[in-house]
Amino acid sequence: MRQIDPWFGLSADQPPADVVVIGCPFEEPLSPRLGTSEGPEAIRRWSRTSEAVTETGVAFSLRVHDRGDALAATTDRATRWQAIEAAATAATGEHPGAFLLGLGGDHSVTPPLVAAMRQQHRDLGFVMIDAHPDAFLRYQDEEDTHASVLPLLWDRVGIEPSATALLAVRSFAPEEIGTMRRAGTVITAHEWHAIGTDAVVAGVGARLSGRPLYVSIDLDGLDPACAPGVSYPVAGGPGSRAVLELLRGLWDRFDVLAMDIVELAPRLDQPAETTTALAAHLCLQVFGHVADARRRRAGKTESPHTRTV
Ligand SMILES: [Mn+2]
Repeated sequence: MRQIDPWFGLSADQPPADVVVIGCPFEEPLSPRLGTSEGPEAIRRWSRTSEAVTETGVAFSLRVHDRGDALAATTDRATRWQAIEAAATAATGEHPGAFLLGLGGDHSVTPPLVAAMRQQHRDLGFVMIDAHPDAFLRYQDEEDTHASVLPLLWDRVGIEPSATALLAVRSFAPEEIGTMRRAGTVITAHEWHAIGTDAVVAGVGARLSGRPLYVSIDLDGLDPACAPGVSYPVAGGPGSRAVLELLRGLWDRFDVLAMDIVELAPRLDQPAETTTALAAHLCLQVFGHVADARRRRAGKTESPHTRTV
Protein backbone atom coordinates (compact mmCIF):
# COMPACT_ATOMS: atom_id res chain seq x y z
CA MET A 1 0.00 0.00 0.00
CA ARG A 2 1.33 3.41 -0.98
CA GLN A 3 2.19 5.66 1.97
CA ILE A 4 0.82 9.17 1.87
CA ASP A 5 1.39 11.94 4.39
CA PRO A 6 -1.21 12.00 7.20
CA TRP A 7 -4.65 13.41 6.50
CA PHE A 8 -4.67 12.50 2.84
CA GLY A 9 -1.53 14.51 2.24
CA LEU A 10 -3.16 17.72 3.49
CA SER A 11 -1.25 18.21 6.76
CA ALA A 12 -0.24 21.79 7.52
CA ASP A 13 1.66 22.82 10.64
CA GLN A 14 1.31 26.59 10.58
CA PRO A 15 -1.89 28.60 11.02
CA PRO A 16 -4.25 29.37 9.54
CA ALA A 17 -5.67 25.93 8.90
CA ASP A 18 -9.00 25.11 7.26
CA VAL A 19 -9.48 22.04 9.46
CA VAL A 20 -8.18 21.29 12.94
CA VAL A 21 -8.07 17.73 14.25
CA ILE A 22 -8.03 16.81 17.93
CA GLY A 23 -7.62 13.26 19.21
CA CYS A 24 -9.58 12.44 22.36
CA PRO A 25 -8.25 9.01 23.37
CA PHE A 26 -10.46 8.63 26.42
CA GLU A 27 -12.72 5.74 27.30
CA GLU A 28 -14.86 4.55 30.13
CA PRO A 29 -13.02 1.93 32.20
CA LEU A 30 -16.41 0.34 32.98
CA SER A 31 -17.00 -0.56 29.35
CA PRO A 32 -17.18 -4.31 28.79
CA ARG A 33 -15.43 -4.12 25.41
CA LEU A 34 -12.41 -1.85 25.58
CA GLY A 35 -10.16 -0.09 23.15
CA THR A 36 -11.83 3.10 21.92
CA SER A 37 -8.89 5.08 23.31
CA GLU A 38 -6.90 3.60 20.43
CA GLY A 39 -9.29 5.12 17.88
CA PRO A 40 -7.50 8.38 17.05
CA GLU A 41 -4.21 6.72 16.15
CA ALA A 42 -5.95 4.13 13.99
CA ILE A 43 -7.83 6.79 12.01
CA ARG A 44 -4.67 8.85 11.59
CA ARG A 45 -2.86 5.78 10.27
CA TRP A 46 -5.64 5.08 7.76
CA SER A 47 -5.64 8.71 6.64
CA ARG A 48 -2.33 7.84 4.97
CA THR A 49 -3.94 5.38 2.57
CA SER A 50 -5.89 7.84 0.38
CA GLU A 51 -5.13 11.05 -1.41
CA ALA A 52 -7.28 14.18 -1.33
CA VAL A 53 -9.76 13.18 -3.99
CA THR A 54 -13.45 12.76 -3.14
CA GLU A 55 -15.49 9.68 -4.01
CA THR A 56 -17.03 11.65 -6.88
CA GLY A 57 -13.61 12.28 -8.36
CA VAL A 58 -12.96 15.85 -7.26
CA ALA A 59 -9.40 16.62 -6.21
CA PHE A 60 -9.31 19.26 -3.51
CA SER A 61 -6.94 21.20 -1.33
CA LEU A 62 -7.28 22.14 2.35
CA ARG A 63 -4.88 22.92 5.15
CA VAL A 64 -5.39 20.33 7.90
CA HIS A 65 -3.71 20.90 11.24
CA ASP A 66 -3.61 17.92 13.60
CA ARG A 67 -3.04 19.18 17.14
CA GLY A 68 -2.44 15.68 18.41
CA ASP A 69 -4.31 14.33 21.41
CA ALA A 70 -5.94 16.26 24.22
CA LEU A 71 -3.94 15.38 27.31
CA ALA A 72 -5.42 14.93 30.77
CA ALA A 73 -3.24 14.63 33.86
CA THR A 74 -5.67 12.28 35.58
CA THR A 75 -8.31 9.84 34.40
CA ASP A 76 -11.26 11.46 36.17
CA ARG A 77 -14.03 12.61 33.86
CA ALA A 78 -14.03 16.26 34.90
CA THR A 79 -10.32 16.57 34.09
CA ARG A 80 -10.80 14.90 30.74
CA TRP A 81 -13.76 17.15 29.91
CA GLN A 82 -11.66 20.21 30.71
CA ALA A 83 -8.71 18.94 28.63
CA ILE A 84 -10.89 18.33 25.58
CA GLU A 85 -12.79 21.61 25.84
CA ALA A 86 -9.54 23.54 26.37
CA ALA A 87 -7.86 21.87 23.38
CA ALA A 88 -10.84 22.57 21.12
CA THR A 89 -11.13 26.16 22.32
CA ALA A 90 -7.42 26.75 21.75
CA ALA A 91 -7.53 25.12 18.32
CA THR A 92 -10.46 27.17 17.05
CA GLY A 93 -8.88 30.29 18.56
CA GLU A 94 -5.59 29.73 16.76
CA HIS A 95 -7.31 28.84 13.51
CA PRO A 96 -10.36 31.13 13.31
CA GLY A 97 -13.15 29.71 11.23
CA ALA A 98 -11.51 26.31 10.92
CA PHE A 99 -13.67 23.20 10.79
CA LEU A 100 -13.18 21.08 13.92
CA LEU A 101 -12.80 17.29 13.69
CA GLY A 102 -12.73 15.39 16.99
CA LEU A 103 -11.65 11.75 17.14
CA GLY A 104 -12.84 9.52 20.00
CA GLY A 105 -12.53 7.82 22.32
CA ASP A 106 -15.94 6.87 23.58
CA HIS A 107 -18.96 9.12 23.24
CA SER A 108 -18.18 11.02 26.44
CA VAL A 109 -15.72 13.12 24.41
CA THR A 110 -18.56 14.80 22.49
CA PRO A 111 -20.09 17.17 25.09
CA PRO A 112 -16.82 19.02 25.80
CA LEU A 113 -16.14 19.38 22.06
CA VAL A 114 -19.64 20.77 21.55
CA ALA A 115 -19.14 23.08 24.55
CA ALA A 116 -16.09 24.60 22.87
CA MET A 117 -18.02 25.22 19.64
CA ARG A 118 -21.03 26.63 21.43
CA GLN A 119 -18.92 29.34 23.08
CA GLN A 120 -18.86 31.03 19.68
CA HIS A 121 -22.12 29.76 18.20
CA ARG A 122 -24.94 30.05 20.71
CA ASP A 123 -27.54 28.80 18.23
CA LEU A 124 -25.60 25.61 17.43
CA GLY A 125 -27.73 22.65 16.36
CA PHE A 126 -26.66 19.09 17.13
CA VAL A 127 -27.11 16.00 14.94
CA MET A 128 -26.14 12.57 16.26
CA ILE A 129 -25.97 9.26 14.43
CA ASP A 130 -26.06 6.53 17.05
CA ALA A 131 -27.70 3.14 17.64
CA HIS A 132 -28.37 4.30 21.21
CA PRO A 133 -29.94 7.54 22.38
CA ASP A 134 -27.26 7.98 25.10
CA ALA A 135 -30.02 9.48 27.21
CA PHE A 136 -29.35 8.05 30.68
CA LEU A 137 -29.63 10.65 33.41
CA ARG A 138 -27.26 8.44 35.41
CA TYR A 139 -25.35 5.40 34.17
CA GLN A 140 -23.70 3.00 36.62
CA ASP A 141 -24.21 5.72 39.23
CA GLU A 142 -22.35 8.38 37.25
CA GLU A 143 -23.74 11.45 35.49
CA ASP A 144 -21.08 12.15 32.90
CA THR A 145 -20.38 8.96 30.94
CA HIS A 146 -20.75 8.05 27.26
CA ALA A 147 -24.31 6.92 28.05
CA SER A 148 -25.52 10.44 28.97
CA VAL A 149 -24.55 12.50 25.92
CA LEU A 150 -27.98 14.11 25.47
CA PRO A 151 -28.57 15.16 29.10
CA LEU A 152 -25.02 16.52 29.29
CA LEU A 153 -25.49 18.54 26.10
CA TRP A 154 -28.81 19.95 27.25
CA ASP A 155 -28.15 20.56 30.93
CA ARG A 156 -24.45 21.41 31.02
CA VAL A 157 -23.53 22.62 27.53
CA GLY A 158 -26.73 24.52 26.76
CA ILE A 159 -27.76 22.89 23.48
CA GLU A 160 -31.52 23.24 23.09
CA PRO A 161 -33.37 19.92 23.06
CA SER A 162 -35.47 21.25 20.18
CA ALA A 163 -32.24 21.84 18.21
CA THR A 164 -31.16 18.21 18.62
CA ALA A 165 -31.62 15.51 15.98
CA LEU A 166 -31.10 11.87 16.81
CA LEU A 167 -30.72 9.53 13.84
CA ALA A 168 -30.52 5.72 13.43
CA VAL A 169 -31.42 4.91 17.05
CA ARG A 170 -32.65 1.36 17.63
CA SER A 171 -31.50 0.11 21.05
CA PHE A 172 -32.94 1.58 24.24
CA ALA A 173 -33.14 1.15 27.96
CA PRO A 174 -36.65 1.86 29.25
CA GLU A 175 -35.50 4.81 31.36
CA GLU A 176 -33.93 6.55 28.34
CA ILE A 177 -37.07 6.87 26.29
CA GLY A 178 -38.70 9.77 28.10
CA THR A 179 -35.50 11.82 28.00
CA MET A 180 -34.87 10.94 24.35
CA ARG A 181 -38.30 12.20 23.37
CA ARG A 182 -37.31 15.71 24.46
CA ALA A 183 -35.14 15.88 21.32
CA GLY A 184 -36.70 17.95 18.54
CA THR A 185 -36.06 15.25 15.96
CA VAL A 186 -35.82 11.51 16.51
CA ILE A 187 -35.59 9.30 13.42
CA THR A 188 -35.13 5.64 14.29
CA ALA A 189 -33.20 3.28 12.03
CA HIS A 190 -36.54 1.78 11.06
CA GLU A 191 -37.94 5.16 10.03
CA TRP A 192 -34.75 6.08 8.14
CA HIS A 193 -35.07 2.83 6.18
CA ALA A 194 -38.75 3.49 5.51
CA ILE A 195 -38.52 7.12 4.36
CA GLY A 196 -35.07 7.19 2.76
CA THR A 197 -32.04 9.37 3.35
CA ASP A 198 -33.28 12.46 1.46
CA ALA A 199 -36.33 12.58 3.72
CA VAL A 200 -34.09 12.23 6.77
CA VAL A 201 -32.11 15.27 5.64
CA ALA A 202 -35.36 17.13 5.01
CA GLY A 203 -36.61 16.17 8.46
CA VAL A 204 -33.46 17.54 10.07
CA GLY A 205 -33.73 20.64 7.91
CA ALA A 206 -37.30 21.28 8.96
CA ARG A 207 -36.32 21.63 12.62
CA LEU A 208 -32.77 23.00 12.44
CA SER A 209 -33.00 25.29 9.44
CA GLY A 210 -30.77 28.36 9.72
CA ARG A 211 -28.62 26.98 12.53
CA PRO A 212 -24.95 26.08 12.25
CA LEU A 213 -24.45 22.39 12.96
CA TYR A 214 -22.30 20.02 14.97
CA VAL A 215 -22.48 16.41 13.70
CA SER A 216 -21.54 13.51 15.98
CA ILE A 217 -21.03 10.08 14.43
CA ASP A 218 -21.04 7.18 16.83
CA LEU A 219 -19.86 4.39 14.54
CA ASP A 220 -22.25 1.96 16.21
CA GLY A 221 -24.98 3.96 14.49
CA LEU A 222 -24.07 2.17 11.28
CA ASP A 223 -24.97 -1.44 10.68
CA PRO A 224 -22.36 -3.77 12.22
CA ALA A 225 -21.84 -5.27 8.76
CA CYS A 226 -20.23 -1.92 7.86
CA ALA A 227 -18.83 -1.05 11.28
CA PRO A 228 -18.05 -4.19 13.30
CA GLY A 229 -15.22 -2.63 15.33
CA VAL A 230 -17.26 -0.85 17.98
CA SER A 231 -17.94 -1.46 21.65
CA TYR A 232 -21.71 -1.91 21.38
CA PRO A 233 -22.78 -3.20 17.95
CA VAL A 234 -26.52 -3.27 17.21
CA ALA A 235 -27.99 -4.94 14.11
CA GLY A 236 -30.22 -3.13 11.66
CA GLY A 237 -28.50 0.20 11.14
CA PRO A 238 -28.00 2.24 7.97
CA GLY A 239 -25.12 1.25 5.71
CA SER A 240 -22.06 3.25 4.75
CA ARG A 241 -23.72 4.49 1.56
CA ALA A 242 -26.73 5.91 3.40
CA VAL A 243 -24.54 7.70 5.93
CA LEU A 244 -22.34 9.14 3.19
CA GLU A 245 -25.44 10.47 1.43
CA LEU A 246 -26.75 11.86 4.71
CA LEU A 247 -23.52 13.79 5.26
CA ARG A 248 -23.61 15.11 1.69
CA GLY A 249 -27.20 16.25 2.26
CA LEU A 250 -26.38 17.96 5.56
CA TRP A 251 -23.46 19.81 3.99
CA ASP A 252 -25.64 20.89 1.08
CA ARG A 253 -28.20 22.34 3.42
CA PHE A 254 -26.32 23.56 6.49
CA ASP A 255 -23.22 25.34 7.65
CA VAL A 256 -21.59 22.39 9.40
CA LEU A 257 -18.92 23.69 11.77
CA ALA A 258 -17.66 20.56 13.45
CA MET A 259 -17.88 16.79 13.54
CA ASP A 260 -16.67 13.97 15.68
CA ILE A 261 -16.24 10.27 15.02
CA VAL A 262 -16.38 8.18 18.17
CA GLU A 263 -16.47 4.63 19.49
CA LEU A 264 -14.01 3.05 17.06
CA ALA A 265 -12.39 0.15 18.91
CA PRO A 266 -9.47 -0.89 16.70
CA ARG A 267 -8.70 -4.14 18.48
CA LEU A 268 -12.26 -5.32 17.83
CA ASP A 269 -11.81 -4.34 14.19
CA GLN A 270 -9.05 -6.86 13.48
CA PRO A 271 -7.96 -8.25 11.15
CA ALA A 272 -9.87 -6.55 8.33
CA GLU A 273 -9.93 -3.00 9.78
CA THR A 274 -13.25 -2.39 8.05
CA THR A 275 -14.44 0.15 10.61
CA THR A 276 -11.15 2.04 10.69
CA ALA A 277 -11.22 2.29 6.89
CA LEU A 278 -14.81 3.53 7.07
CA ALA A 279 -13.90 6.21 9.64
CA ALA A 280 -11.06 7.47 7.45
CA HIS A 281 -13.30 7.42 4.38
CA LEU A 282 -15.92 9.51 6.19
CA CYS A 283 -13.20 12.00 7.15
CA LEU A 284 -12.00 12.23 3.55
CA GLN A 285 -15.48 12.85 2.16
CA VAL A 286 -16.24 15.41 4.86
CA PHE A 287 -13.01 17.23 4.10
CA GLY A 288 -14.16 17.32 0.48
CA HIS A 289 -17.46 18.85 1.60
CA VAL A 290 -15.60 21.39 3.75
CA ALA A 291 -13.44 22.37 0.76
CA ASP A 292 -16.54 22.65 -1.42
CA ALA A 293 -18.36 24.81 1.16
CA ARG A 294 -15.34 27.11 1.38
CA ARG A 295 -15.24 27.49 -2.38
CA ARG A 296 -18.94 28.30 -2.44
CA ARG A 297 -18.56 30.82 0.35
CA ALA A 298 -15.72 32.47 -1.53
CA GLY A 299 -18.08 32.83 -4.48
CA LYS A 300 -16.10 30.58 -6.74
CA THR A 301 -17.41 27.61 -8.58
CA GLU A 302 -13.92 26.24 -8.92
CA SER A 303 -10.79 27.23 -7.04
CA PRO A 304 -7.33 27.11 -8.59
CA HIS A 305 -6.60 24.24 -6.20
CA THR A 306 -9.44 22.18 -7.47
CA ARG A 307 -10.04 20.25 -10.57
CA THR A 308 -12.41 17.52 -11.57
CA VAL A 309 -10.66 14.28 -12.39
MN1 LIG B 1 -23.11 6.84 21.57
